[in-house]
Amino acid sequence: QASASAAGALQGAPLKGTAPGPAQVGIIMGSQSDWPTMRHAAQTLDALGVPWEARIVSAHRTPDRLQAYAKTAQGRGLKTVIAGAGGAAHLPGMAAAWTALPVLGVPVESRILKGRDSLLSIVQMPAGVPVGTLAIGRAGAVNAALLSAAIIALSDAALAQRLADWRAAQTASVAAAPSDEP
Ligand code: RP5
Repeated sequence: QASASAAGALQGAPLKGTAPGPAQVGIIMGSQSDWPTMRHAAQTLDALGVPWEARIVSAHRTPDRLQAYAKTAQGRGLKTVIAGAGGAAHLPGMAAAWTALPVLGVPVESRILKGRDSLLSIVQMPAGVPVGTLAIGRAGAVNAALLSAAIIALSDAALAQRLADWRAAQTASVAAAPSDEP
């Protein structure tokens, strides 16, 4: 259990998606500046009808909030945590240290090093504390949402069907040939 002081650090209402019911995916990010990337995960979960919550949780600026969030995540009904951060991106790894839930890390593109720093900060976890690391930026955020849906769909047949439909629609949307139209 989180200590009383740590639990108290988890204040304020999270942002929520359009799907009804308690959040199944927790989307956390180190800064407001990560939201333009992480909102792609949220939008993908909305498209699949997966309820999510989003909070700003920084490993460096709000460490007590991180501890409280990760320690209470499973008990609050979350099934996965998507953690996005840029630069010295310790958020996914520290979240994984505090929860047994699957943690999916999204390296956010940083201004100076273009996200290579974020990627290397997230991907090289020591054996024993896994973080599923995705691609830098939007692709990583979308795929973290799809992986979360796939994990939850293992015990949710209706979601499995929605995920299959989503993939079929994606396949159908790919043109047979390139076009000169802009
Ligand atoms: C990280 O530092 C955040 O995840 C963000 O990607 C980066 C920069 O944060 P800001 O200075 O824009 O708040 O903690």
